[in-house]
Amino acid sequence: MLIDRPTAALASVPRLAPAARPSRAQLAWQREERAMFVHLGMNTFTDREWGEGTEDPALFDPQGLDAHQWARTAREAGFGTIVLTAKHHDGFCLWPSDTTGHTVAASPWRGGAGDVVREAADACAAEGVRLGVYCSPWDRNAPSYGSGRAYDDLYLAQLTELLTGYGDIAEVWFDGAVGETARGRQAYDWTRIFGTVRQLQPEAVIFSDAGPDVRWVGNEDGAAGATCWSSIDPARVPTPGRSDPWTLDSLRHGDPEGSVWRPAETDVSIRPGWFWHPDEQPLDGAALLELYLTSVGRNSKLLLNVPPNRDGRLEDADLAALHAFAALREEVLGSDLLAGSTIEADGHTLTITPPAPVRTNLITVREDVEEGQHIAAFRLQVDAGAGWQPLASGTTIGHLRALQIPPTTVHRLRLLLDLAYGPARVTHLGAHLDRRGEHRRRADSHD
Ligand code: FUL
Repeated sequence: MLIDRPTAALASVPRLAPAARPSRAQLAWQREERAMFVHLGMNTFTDREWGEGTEDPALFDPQGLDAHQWARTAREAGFGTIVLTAKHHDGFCLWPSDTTGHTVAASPWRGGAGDVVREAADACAAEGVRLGVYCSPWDRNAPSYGSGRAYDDLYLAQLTELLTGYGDIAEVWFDGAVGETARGRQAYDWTRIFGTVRQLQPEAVIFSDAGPDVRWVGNEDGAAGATCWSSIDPARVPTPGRSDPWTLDSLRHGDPEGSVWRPAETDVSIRPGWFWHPDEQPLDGAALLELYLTSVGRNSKLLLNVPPNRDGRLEDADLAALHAFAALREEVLGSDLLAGSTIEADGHTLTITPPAPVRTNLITVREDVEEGQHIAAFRLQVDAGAGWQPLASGTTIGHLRALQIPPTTVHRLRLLLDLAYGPARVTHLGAHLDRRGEHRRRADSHD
């Protein structure tokens, strides 16, 4: 239920500096909750995950490519943005870039006159879905890769084409992978790269391990930390591409004292690979709801990859899984068993009494984060008919916290805020019944 009363915490911790706060674009990004990643490229045709950069453009021919199918599916399944791999590490450009011959223009697809980015942009616009682009800095085809400034110039020219030719871009996705070449290691000029995006698409959010707007969650398994702050200390992750455990830990959990607002994005694939492979199958709807609970339900955003096949279409099994996920999500989270309850706010405690006892195994809590994320420790207690008992406890809440609990009959429910870094404001407390059974695995583990 919606809660419009001020809530306080029992104890508060003073922050050493003012709390980091979200920008309008960051808030919109997070409230969208779900985006769809689309990995399509040369690897789709070679059955690989990372190409060499020497693939023949003649291999690229997704004859039935239907970007409207991608965008329509995204919209129907509740995904607000599609992030397309315009260029992966093999350097093959899905748009007819003037910077290289290694593009769709050299392929047989649409007689060499095609442009996947254009088709995706048009389809997204028609379906009311936003478009994001992934353009890999690591390029195994470009002869200048590894030479410094010459490659930076080429890469920025490619970005400029993508950011000026296709309308509004919602998100620009920077992969941290860096490859060695005979010429050495390319040290990406992130200052110039991020500056170019800001200049050309000021409303776009920039994703990388090091932000600046949204950060990687530190793994590709679909799970944010149970403790997940949207703020982080930028000095802990100064550049993309670091994979030491300390960096990954910072990405996963964030930092309540961190000076920048940089919420975590959880990128994970519906299939084992990022690209389509003939022998792989997608997760089902129940497993996708689990990914949602361990990402969005832990104050992160879900970026779910759904790869088109060699015909350029999402397969029926993926479509079925996405629609099942959307229906399940609606069934479990679309209504709130606590609707119509009475609510008492007393100091650091919110007590909710439903009109009649309700059976639940999933509790949702939301915190207003417009002025920063503050809540640092909370407990839930239940009166199941015989007085107050502990039910669950946790640290961060943020945009959404989903807590899977043993099936419980709630006569009254109590949320106690134990610790906060600033004024705490809980805006929602909900109870739900998740009937999936065996998929209830991970969202309540505390790591
Ligand atoms: C990684 C890449 O190396 C993978 O191929 C994939 O694109 C994934 C989303 O990011 O770093």
